[in-house]
Amino acid sequence: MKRILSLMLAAALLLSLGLAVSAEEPIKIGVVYKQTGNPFFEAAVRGFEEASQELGFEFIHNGPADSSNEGQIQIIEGFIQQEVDAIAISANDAAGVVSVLQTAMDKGIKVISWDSKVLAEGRNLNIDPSVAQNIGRVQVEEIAAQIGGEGQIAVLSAAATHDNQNTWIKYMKEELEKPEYDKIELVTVVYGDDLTDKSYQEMQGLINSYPDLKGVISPTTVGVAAAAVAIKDAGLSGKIKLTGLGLPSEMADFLADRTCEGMYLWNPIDLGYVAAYASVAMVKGEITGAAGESFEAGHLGVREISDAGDGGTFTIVGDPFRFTPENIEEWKNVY
Ligand code: RAM
Repeated sequence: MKRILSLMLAAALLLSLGLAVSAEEPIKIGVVYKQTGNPFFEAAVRGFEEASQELGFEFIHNGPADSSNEGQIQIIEGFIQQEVDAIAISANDAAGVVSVLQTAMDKGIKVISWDSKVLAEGRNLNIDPSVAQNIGRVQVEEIAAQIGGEGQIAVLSAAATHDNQNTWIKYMKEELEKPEYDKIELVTVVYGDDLTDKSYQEMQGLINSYPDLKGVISPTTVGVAAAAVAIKDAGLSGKIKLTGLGLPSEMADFLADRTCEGMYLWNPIDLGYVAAYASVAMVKGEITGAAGESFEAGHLGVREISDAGDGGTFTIVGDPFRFTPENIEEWKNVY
């Protein structure tokens, strides 16, 4: 009996030690973004860093150099092997990563998409930067105002597989259906794949193919910066108007010289920060990602989770902010 008791005590001690060890092990998050070398994602990583200092989790981050789906799959496989507790991903292909992320979820890893979503069956929650419809609408309003409400416009997007780009373009097209835009013609949507050189060439192609082109919307930080250079190099600053979603740090000079008179973006640091808080809340079991739940996102306050209408759920970070030649100085060193 004595022996059995001491064995039980030893087992209880081991168990409590084990629990103590696992309770002290920090949460580990694997962050995946579309590509390396894109300052937008570097800023988002700063948001994860900020949150990790407040919450004490560990994170590793990576993206493929070539913005490929295959590259993201390999990174996710590596994160699964490293036994991360959550994967937070901006996807190059919403459908392309579903299978590998389902493998991750089967192993108990929580999956949060942010910036560019994963299909509902491959995620627990999506973090959108802002209400997608507004992101589409404000860019149409901006270009319409810049071109005086009439003429040909084009869209220079990132990749055709990027869910965020496609959603925003869908809402731009819906906005353009309104009678006040009757005199504006969207002539084409071209794709620069979020590669600077390709985006520059696509902008040159637009200039050559559409001599009457009045304006361009580029809803990608890589695309809008490359488009600004191409417009300026062609001596067309002010003649072809430009707007889109740009990083103040990359676009400040083009706002100052009025190649771009106004553009939008949200705070990418906040986007990473909210994604980090959501990931930790999910790993801790405070939320499951179901509609109706909410979580505390540090200094940004409470975020409500809603039905995304695609079979999954989402929450948003904030509103798109308008950058102009007048306010760009305040922002160019922030992100
Ligand atoms: C690029 C990427 C990213 C997008 C921003 C606005 O950096 O395409 O996904 O959200 O632009």
